[in-house]
Amino acid sequence: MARARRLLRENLKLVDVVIELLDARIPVSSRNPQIAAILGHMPRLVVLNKADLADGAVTLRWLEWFSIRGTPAIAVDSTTGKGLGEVPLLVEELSNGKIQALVSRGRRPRSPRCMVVGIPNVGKSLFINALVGRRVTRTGNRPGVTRGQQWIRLARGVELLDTPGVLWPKFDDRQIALKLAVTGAIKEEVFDVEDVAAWLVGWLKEHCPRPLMERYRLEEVPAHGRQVLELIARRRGLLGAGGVPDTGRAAIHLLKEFRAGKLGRVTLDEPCG
Ligand SMILES: Nc1nc2c(ncn2[C@@H]2O[C@H](COP(=O)(O)OP(=O)(O)OP(=O)(O)O)[C@@H](O)[C@H]2O)c(=O)[nH]1
Ligand SMILES: [Mg+2]
Repeated sequence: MARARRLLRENLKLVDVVIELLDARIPVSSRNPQIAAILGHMPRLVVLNKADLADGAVTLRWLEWFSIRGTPAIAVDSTTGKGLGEVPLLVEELSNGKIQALVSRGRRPRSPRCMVVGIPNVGKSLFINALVGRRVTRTGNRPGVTRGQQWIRLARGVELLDTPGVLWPKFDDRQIALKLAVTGAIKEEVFDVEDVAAWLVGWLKEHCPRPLMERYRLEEVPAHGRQVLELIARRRGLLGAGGVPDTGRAAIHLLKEFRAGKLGRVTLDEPCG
């Protein structure tokens, strides 16, 4: 991790704008808590990725939340490329100040440069691939810091470093850790998988029980998450010796279905304040 941080610091010196990738389902929990200190005054574009899995109405509220705080933000789906078209123009606009300052000091104008940062599994690689699409032209003569790193030219002459910066999520708050586990940002083995699934069941029961009830044909959602896992195990035929419901396998099954959007479009972090 120390090496990754050092590399990130080196790469940040090469760019004008940072694209901060967040998970649209957990815009707070997927944020690196030290991001402001890491980036300093560097212009930043917030991208709420996986917007296809998040509640669209809540995503709009999140975009407004960032906008009020003076941070440009967009929502995208990197699996289809939806929303990505705006990125080069926004990077160009956000780079303008720095490039103009260089020009006013007698330097030649140059292409705006950006890089992507985000926590593990937030979709950095897919986002870069979707952004680059088939228009990839590598500007080979000016490599990044690491061997093998390249700049990729996007629309409007914007250059993107092909290697994203990996940030670390915050684990010490249990709620945040559970949200990271539910969405797949941290390995569920860090936790007891049944605890994670039971927490998700509790959250869904409170906020949007319908898809859960319909998908697993539940007449009601029992009070305890583990009872729900037992019912899911029965519905899906996940039984152990003697026909005992296998709640461990039910937990894994539920998390997989949730992550694939089978339980509806759900946002676990609400904007407030
Ligand atoms: N539904 C959906 N899935 C996405 C989206 N973006 C990424 N994914 C999925 O999320 C998972 C992680 O994507 P990656 O691009 O590998 O994430 P990453 O940030 O590069 O992950 P690391 O390299 O491990 O840090 C993959 O299964 C992707 O298919 C999105 O916008 N929508
Ligand atoms: Mg990756």
